Amino acid sequence: MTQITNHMPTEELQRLDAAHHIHPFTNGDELTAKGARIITRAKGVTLTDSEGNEILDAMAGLWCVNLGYGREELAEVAARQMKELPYYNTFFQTTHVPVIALSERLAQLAPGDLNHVFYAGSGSEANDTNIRVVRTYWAEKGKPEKTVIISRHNAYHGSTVAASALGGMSGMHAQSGMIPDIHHIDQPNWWAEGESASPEDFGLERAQQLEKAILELGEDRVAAFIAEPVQGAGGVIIPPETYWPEIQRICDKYEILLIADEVICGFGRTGSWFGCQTLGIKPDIMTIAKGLSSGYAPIAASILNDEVAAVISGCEFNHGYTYSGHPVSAAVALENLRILDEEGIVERAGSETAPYLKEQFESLGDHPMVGDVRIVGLMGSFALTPDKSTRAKFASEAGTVGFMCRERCFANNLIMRHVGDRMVISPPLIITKDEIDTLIARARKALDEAYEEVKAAGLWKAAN
Ligand code: PXG
Repeated sequence: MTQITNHMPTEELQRLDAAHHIHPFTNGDELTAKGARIITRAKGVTLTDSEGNEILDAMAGLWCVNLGYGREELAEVAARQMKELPYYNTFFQTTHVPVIALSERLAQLAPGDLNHVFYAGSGSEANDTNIRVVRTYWAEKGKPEKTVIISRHNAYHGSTVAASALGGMSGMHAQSGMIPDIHHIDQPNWWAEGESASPEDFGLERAQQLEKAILELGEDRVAAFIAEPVQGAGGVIIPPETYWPEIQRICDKYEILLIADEVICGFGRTGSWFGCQTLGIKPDIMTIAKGLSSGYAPIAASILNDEVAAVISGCEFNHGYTYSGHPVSAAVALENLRILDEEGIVERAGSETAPYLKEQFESLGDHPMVGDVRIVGLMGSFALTPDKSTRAKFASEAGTVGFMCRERCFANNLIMRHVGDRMVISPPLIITKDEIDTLIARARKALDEAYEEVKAAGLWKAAN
């Protein structure tokens, strides 16, 4: 058997990858024709690929490497934990020190009385957990008919069949179908859907769709509402300021559980520890993952408030994963939280880095192709548009121009993603001002190149 290493030629690694590895959210044939990019190492905010390119990762991996790459302390903690107790489960009335310590720390960090942690291996699993939690909660309270969970179109809550049904990505629904009793309302995306309404009125209208849905479905049927404080995978959609207070009012009025999916927003991304603090939301349940371990080990959780946990504790909760509370992941997460806190990384991200990034990122708004530059903390996005004065969409299929722009970013050693024709960033929280300057300079160059390409391809046309 040949040993496969970083030292093999790129084409050979690409050939082997194409032969045996199926990539997520990827057209396999297209990738085989092109060859996957191979990342070999990373440090801080910089990735190195197999061709020796140094790439600024303005996406923190998949919105998760909040601490930046290459922190040895996390590797050391993982090695120590693997030697001492590499695995034991938390079923059968058993526990271990890493999971005890992490749970206590999360209860301190999470706002209000969110004090009780159920672990999973991924955000998708944690949202599956939430479905069972809220339905069990209402059944235990003598209201088993309260099973409907309301979510939003263009929400992302994960990729398992249940989590993707909960989410609002139609492409995912088309490939695996839905599960019962999930209902979707519209998203608060003013730029794309607000038409002539003011952002404030539009925010209220979209929030009030929740009330309408509760009344139509029947108050006695609705169990919970789930939402990301700021939609991430949907394109970093920051809702109008009127949106969340109205959602909170409606959840309180009808006593439905509010689940904040903090998988992206958590752990400093929006400038506070949790997105619900930045946006002024009081959830009953919070989903966390990604930044919990800065992606160094897979771990996620649902954090329940005192009341929900007390009700669930009254029955045998028939739920759990082999890796619920995995000791190595828990130890790594705890060390990640220690560093984020003790080095003041979350605090600095909010008070220093975010204002500088905002100023620089917003400066891209003078580019002819850029409209609606929006940023909160260290997650931001802008629309690509052929006419910003009318918020026009391109005549080409959504994502055509976005893809061209992303490719120009990659060619300029910048990882910036596109979601349709929106470009998004979510850099590691440790990004410095100099690195922000590099990010913006590369983005501007990529935009200039994409603009020329779009015009040359005859795509500089607004949809009717
Ligand atoms: N909730 C939210 C809000 C997420 O962003 C999940 C749940 C699911 O987490 P797991 O760990 O099961 O992936 C996510 C994940 C993208 C992209 O392309 C976004 C995510 C995952 C993969 C790709 O933006 N978010």
